[in-house]
Amino acid sequence: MRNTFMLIALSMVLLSTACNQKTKATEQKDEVVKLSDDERMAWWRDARFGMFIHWGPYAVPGGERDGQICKGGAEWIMDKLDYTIEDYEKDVVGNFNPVNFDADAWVTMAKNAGMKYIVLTSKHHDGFAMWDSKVSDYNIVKRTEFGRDVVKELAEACKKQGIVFCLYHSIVDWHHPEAQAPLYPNYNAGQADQTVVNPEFPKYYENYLKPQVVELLTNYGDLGVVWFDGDWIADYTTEMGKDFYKTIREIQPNTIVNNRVDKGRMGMEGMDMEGDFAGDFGTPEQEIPATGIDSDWEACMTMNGSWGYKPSDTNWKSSEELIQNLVDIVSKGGNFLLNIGPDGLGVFPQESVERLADMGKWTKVNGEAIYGCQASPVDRPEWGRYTSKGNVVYAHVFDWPADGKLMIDANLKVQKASLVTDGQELKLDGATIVLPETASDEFASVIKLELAQ
Ligand code: FHN
Repeated sequence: MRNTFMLIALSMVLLSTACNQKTKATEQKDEVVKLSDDERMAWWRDARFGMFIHWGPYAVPGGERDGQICKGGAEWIMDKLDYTIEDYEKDVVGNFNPVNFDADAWVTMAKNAGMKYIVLTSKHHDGFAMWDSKVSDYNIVKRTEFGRDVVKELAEACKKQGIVFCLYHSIVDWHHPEAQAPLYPNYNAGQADQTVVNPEFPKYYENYLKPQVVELLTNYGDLGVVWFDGDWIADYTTEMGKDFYKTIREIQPNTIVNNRVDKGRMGMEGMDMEGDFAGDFGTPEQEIPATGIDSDWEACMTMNGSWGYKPSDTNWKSSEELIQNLVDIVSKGGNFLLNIGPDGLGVFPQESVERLADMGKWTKVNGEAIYGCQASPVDRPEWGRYTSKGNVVYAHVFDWPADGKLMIDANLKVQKASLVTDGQELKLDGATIVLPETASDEFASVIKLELAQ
């Protein structure tokens, strides 16, 4: 127990160090506390649950143009429904006026859901900057009637509410002239032919992509994570990736960078292939690895099928599925980054709000079995999953046994079993736990197993 308290206390210190590093760096340049890799990753490993926010001008058409619905993610509408840059600027960016955007309300919703960090798209593949960039006026402050710096407002709201603020940033850019492959007509998004390389791209990297990220690292306080995407295009090289990683850590030594900063990622599975690649964690996308992985990783996932707002996509995952995904991921040693696609006015879809509320109710009661937890020490049981923390293993029961008997792994030497919901102690009979008649939670009932020392 004492160890658990010490661990929590150390995490709090590390989190506050992570939050304060920039302030210290600004005020006393030489005094940034450079954390070891384990210390730097500690808050993120403890957090386990974060909110992804895909938001930009593409939220206005919501995946639909002249009655045509774009396939896949609505944030790809520029590419999928063949907007010219001029048309996109006029019809999409020109109509982006999210007057109902309320950073505090967004952060409160994340916090109440039990999420510990937020990753906002500072720029997606459409190239539009969601902050007041000095590098280019293709941004929300200069190009919209709205005229507010969304990155700044969210960064401040996160700081106020104790949520770690992070940014997603796209390497792919369908708007910048030097980021287009001249031989590839449909922007550089698919780049099916990886031999077609754009000779102008290094200029875009040096004079645009990197300076914009430097701007974000310099003017918006501490970033918990810099989350890159678009690593797959042939124009972007491993040399650029390593240079980018180094540049970022020079400015904010304690920030965390995902593996899409380099070129090691193996597709949607998200982990790196063998080799020397920059990046601090793997990024499975829309999938959860079959078994635990003994390195840092975070699965990102949508609630329906689209990252950006897409009202025509009604294929929503249930709250039960999302809660069980969170448990499944933590039982395998990963983090869950769950996406929201706010609409063109800056409002979260009602379906997302409802699911966040359900997740909040669950994490409020069962959070001890998620935050600061590690992968299961034993094989996955048929009835659910295990997570672990120190001398405790948590049994997350998805399928409540009809006969009231829960068979646990014989390798677990359990001394005491109790329901997390109300602390009620449960009778142990060898490797069987005698359960009450009804499940203690409709989505996943958690039983705390205290092991013999
Ligand atoms: O193309 C993007 C997609 O729009 C979305 O941003 C996801 C989130 O991980 N990543 C990309 C594809 O890997």
